[in-house]
Amino acid sequence: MRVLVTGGAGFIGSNFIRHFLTAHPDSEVVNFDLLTYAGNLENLRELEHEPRYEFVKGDIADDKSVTNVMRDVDAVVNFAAESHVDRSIHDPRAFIRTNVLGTQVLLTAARERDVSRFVQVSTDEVYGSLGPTGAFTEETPLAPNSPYSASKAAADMLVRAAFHTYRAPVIVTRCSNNYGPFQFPEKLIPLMIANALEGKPLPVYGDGMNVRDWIYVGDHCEAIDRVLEAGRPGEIYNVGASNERPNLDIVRRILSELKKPESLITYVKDRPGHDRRYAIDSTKIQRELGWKPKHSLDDGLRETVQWYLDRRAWWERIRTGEYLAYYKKQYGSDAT
Ligand code: NAD
Ligand code: TDX
Repeated sequence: MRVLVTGGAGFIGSNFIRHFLTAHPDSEVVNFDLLTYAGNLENLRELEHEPRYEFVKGDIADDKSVTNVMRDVDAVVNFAAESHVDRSIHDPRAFIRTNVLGTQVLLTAARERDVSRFVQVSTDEVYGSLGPTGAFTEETPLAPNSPYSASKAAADMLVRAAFHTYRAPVIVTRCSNNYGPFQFPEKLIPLMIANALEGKPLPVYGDGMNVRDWIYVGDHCEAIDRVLEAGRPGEIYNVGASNERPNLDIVRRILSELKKPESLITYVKDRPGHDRRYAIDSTKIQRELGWKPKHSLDDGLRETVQWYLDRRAWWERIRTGEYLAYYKKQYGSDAT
C-alpha cells in the first residue's frame, strides 16, 4: 500500500509515518508538507535514506501539485493543517486556506485519482465546550468556538458531503489533545516543559481549571492506522484515552517531574472564547475496530518529559526567530 500523508513533517504526522512504516513493512509513504513554521524535516531525519519513504514539498491548497502527488497513491491521510488555536485568534486566514480549501482540494484530487481510502484527521474541538459532566460522542452536534475549530468543522462537513454526494471512501477521526515527542513548543505541554527547563515563567491561562482530555501521540497514531485498515467509509470515529485533567494539574506534574518550583507558574490573560472542558467517548472505535490506548497519562508524561530533556537541541533551535516574535505577541511582557 502506498499512502499519501499530508502534514507529515508536523507533530502527529511525523509520529504516524514512523509508526506506519514500522508496522507495515510492505508499505510506502509519500509525505507532502508545505514546511510552515510547524513543519520540520528534522522530525524524520532517520528516514532520509529509507527507500519506502519520499518527501515532496507542497501546499494542499494548490490543485496542480496535489493532483501530481496523488498519482499512484492507494490512500490519503490528511494531517496538514494550521493547528494552533491562539494563532487562529490572531489571524484566521491561513486556517481557512489550509484547513478548509486544502481539504477540498485533496478530496477532489482523491476522487479524480480514484483513491481507495481517505482519512481526515479532525479534532474533538469541533464539538465545542462541555459542562462539568458528560463526554462527546460521534452524535454530539458540532459547535466550534474558535476560528481553528470552525475551520476543522468546515473541513469535516466537506468530507461528509464528499461521501453523500460522490460515495467517496472517506472517514473522519476526531481525537482529543495529543502530547508526546516532536510536539511544537507552542502547545501547552512542550511549552511548559521548555519554559521550566529554562527557568522561565509558565503562562497559565485564566484560572488554570480548563479541562483537556490527554492522549499519547503513539496511541492516536495506532487509532488512525486501524481506521485506515478497517474503518467504515462515511463514518466518524472519536479517539481518546479518558485522561481528563485541569491544565493546572498537568503543569504541576511537569514541574514535579523536573523538580522545579511551583513559583514558576504565572497566571496570564485568558484565551478569548476559551473552551472550558473537553472529554471524549471513544466507545465506538474500541468496540468496532478493537483499538484501545496503551499509555497511561503518568507513563506518557514521564516519557515525554524525558524526551524533551534528551532532545534539548531540537526545541532550542525552534525557540528562535519567528517563534520569539509569536511568543512576544501572544504573551506580551506577562511571561517573558
Ligand atoms: P502541526 O501544526 O504540528 O503540524 C501540521 C503540519 O502541516 C506541519 O508539518 C505543516 O508544515 C503542515 N502544513 C500546514 N499547512 C500546510 C499546507 N497548506 N500544505 C501542506 N502542509 C501544510 O499539527 P499537529 O498537532 O501534528 O496536528 C496534525 C493534525 O491533527 C491537524 O489536522 C490537527 O487539526 C489534528 N489534531 C491535532 C491534535 C493535537 O492535539 N495536536 C488533536 C486532534 C487533532
Ligand atoms: O500557554 C498556554 N497556557 C495555557 O493555559 C497554552 C499554549 C495553553 N494553555 C491552555 C489552553 C488549553 O486549555 O492549555 C490547554 C491546552 O492548550 P493547547 O495546547 O493550545 O491545546 P488546545 O487549545 O486544547 O488544542 C489542542 O488540542 C486539540 C491542539 O492544539 C489542537 O490542534 C487540537 O485540535
